[in-house]
Amino acid sequence: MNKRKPTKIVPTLAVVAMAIAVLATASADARIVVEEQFIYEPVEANIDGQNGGIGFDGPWVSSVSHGRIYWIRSPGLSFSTLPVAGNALSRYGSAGRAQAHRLLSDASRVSLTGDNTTVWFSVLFQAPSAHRYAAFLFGTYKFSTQGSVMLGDGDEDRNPPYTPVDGQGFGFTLTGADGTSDGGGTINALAFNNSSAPTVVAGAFNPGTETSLIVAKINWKPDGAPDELFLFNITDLASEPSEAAAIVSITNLVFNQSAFNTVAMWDTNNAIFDEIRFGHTFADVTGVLDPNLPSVDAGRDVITWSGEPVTLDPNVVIKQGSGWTDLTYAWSAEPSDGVEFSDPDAFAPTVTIAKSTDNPSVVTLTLAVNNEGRTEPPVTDAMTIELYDDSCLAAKAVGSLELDPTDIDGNCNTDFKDFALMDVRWLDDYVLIGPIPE
Ligand SMILES: [Ca+2]
Ligand SMILES: [Ca+2]
Ligand SMILES: [Ca+2]
Repeated sequence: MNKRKPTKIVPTLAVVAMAIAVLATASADARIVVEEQFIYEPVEANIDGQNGGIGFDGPWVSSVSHGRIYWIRSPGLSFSTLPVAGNALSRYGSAGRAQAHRLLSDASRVSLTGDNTTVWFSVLFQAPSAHRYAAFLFGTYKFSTQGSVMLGDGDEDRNPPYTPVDGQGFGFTLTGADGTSDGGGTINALAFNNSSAPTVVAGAFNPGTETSLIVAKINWKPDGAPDELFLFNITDLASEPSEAAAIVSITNLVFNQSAFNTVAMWDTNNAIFDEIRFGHTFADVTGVLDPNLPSVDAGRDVITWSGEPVTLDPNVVIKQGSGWTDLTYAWSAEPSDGVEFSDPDAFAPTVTIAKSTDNPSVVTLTLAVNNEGRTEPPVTDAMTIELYDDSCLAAKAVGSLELDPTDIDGNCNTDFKDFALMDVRWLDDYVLIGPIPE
């Protein structure tokens, strides 16, 4: 049998196994439950169908009035050292009334609505026009397109006063307390309390046409006790505001917040919304790192093939003095069909994945790290496994391997089958034997 030249790299199974790791991609901040930075293009296109961000279930859906769409606005808003990216959401022109909304994932809804928990959201906001009405809501339903009340599908052409469809929600608006007046420009607290008519409480802060970081703190009280909404105009990212520093609050309404699954906006004009974040602490929604959190790296992305076990290789570093002593681990997969962990609660389990029909199929594995008994969301990081049908296809996908020209049938091995193929053509002569007209 012929000897191979030593410089050639033959893609045997062992070599493929050694070549499977590629650089891991950066993952989003794990402590944020919901994040929308509007990393969308093209600029000035309708927002409908855009489906990025974290913690949502489904894309943006908006309405059009007098040809005025909710669109992708560039540049995005920025404020101090708040992490920003991409563009923003606004509306072309000022005619009519329109709404935009997006549904939260069920996991986000559950994470953000527990009794006896505190949740926060933050929004970069700017109302560049003289007439300012816009509204932002975390609740059970989108806005009507005719006013800052929640109406069911098919009710969008009604004028005030509105026929109610029961809804609940907390948020803010520049609309006046009667729900229809030209807003005075202050950031007002907004609530829907099983009624169509909004509860609007006038606030003390008028942002004018400047960009503001509006932050809300919501205390979900035990069932039957009034829940609490506090709104803040944040000027210092480094210090969590006290409830007494709120620009406006609503603390006398009882909600069943468990159905809050919608982030909704409404406008007659062209206010700008950007960098929407929901989380469990002020630091989470303002991008200020909690120095106590461990660093979590799920490991490098991997290329492999169907059914081949992969031993995961995460890295978790505890900060000294942080009080994190009894770590818990939880691995999850998306999609999860065909994924088998040796132990999903182990630090570094082995995972075996039966590939789907996608080519390649990519499975995202997320490692969630928490401390025993800690109630805040875990610190998470994700890595991906890219799967091919077999080790040969995986070897070709790695791309760094020089495929051997003697592997005539391209199955990643040179053997007698290749020799047989060559033998069929042995001493064949392909030279021209005379001129050929073109
Ligand atoms: Ca942005
Ligand atoms: Ca409640
Ligand atoms: Ca071969």
